Amino acid sequence: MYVMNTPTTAIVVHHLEQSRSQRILWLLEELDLPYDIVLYRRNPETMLAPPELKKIHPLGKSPLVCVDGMTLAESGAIIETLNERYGNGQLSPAPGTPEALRYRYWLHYAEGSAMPPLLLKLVFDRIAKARMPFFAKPIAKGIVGKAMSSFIQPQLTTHLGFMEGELAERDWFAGSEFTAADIQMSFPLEAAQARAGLDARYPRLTEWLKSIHARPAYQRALKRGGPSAPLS
Ligand SMILES: N[C@@H](CCC(=O)N[C@@H](CS)C(=O)NCC(=O)O)C(=O)O
Repeated sequence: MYVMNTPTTAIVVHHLEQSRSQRILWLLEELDLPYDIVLYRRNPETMLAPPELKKIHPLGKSPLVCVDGMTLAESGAIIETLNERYGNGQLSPAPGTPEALRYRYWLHYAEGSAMPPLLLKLVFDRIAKARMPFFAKPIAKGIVGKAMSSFIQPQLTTHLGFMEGELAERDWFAGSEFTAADIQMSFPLEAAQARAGLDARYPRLTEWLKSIHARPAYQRALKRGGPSAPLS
């Protein structure tokens, strides 16, 4: 764990390198709110978070945000809370509109539906590459191959096709305006681009990724949080 600066502001982000907490830095930059970062490095072998994070929250997962005496966990909930309480809801659509429904849907979909097959792909890819006795290799390869072809890959293809179709209807996930739902959706889509087949076959998703990466607040968050290539 590295304290990047002495906490001076009300909002402190417990930020694990190359993780979902990059989204929180990006949100805070979009809202132009002051914040401090406590940076945690991953274990280079397991890629897990260091045990210090468990002192902040029992699950020891990032992102975690401490503000006004509260500890906030779960990226979608953190994004909603920060946007509502400290950003006057400026990155969410007006309540009661179709955009607001879509906004809530994508905020939940990102972690609830898009991430599980991506996480499975990451885990099975790691199993395929893991060191093991030579006689176990073909068995492991068979299991990984079966899981990939019968479940994981078809799921990923279905989700990518679904998201591509949604962005064919509108510029941003909730509607014609950029919202915090786009921030929440960035992690699964960057993960899909890095390791799950999001490529030129999905032109709208590729264009959307280009647009978010060009946002000045996204760039500022990168500078403060470090490289963001998404890991689990
Ligand atoms: N659904 C949670 C997932 C949190 C999570 O799994 N975070 C990852 C970082 S991307 C983590 O802390 N991984 C390290 C570990 O599990 O030790 C959220 O969106 O906040």
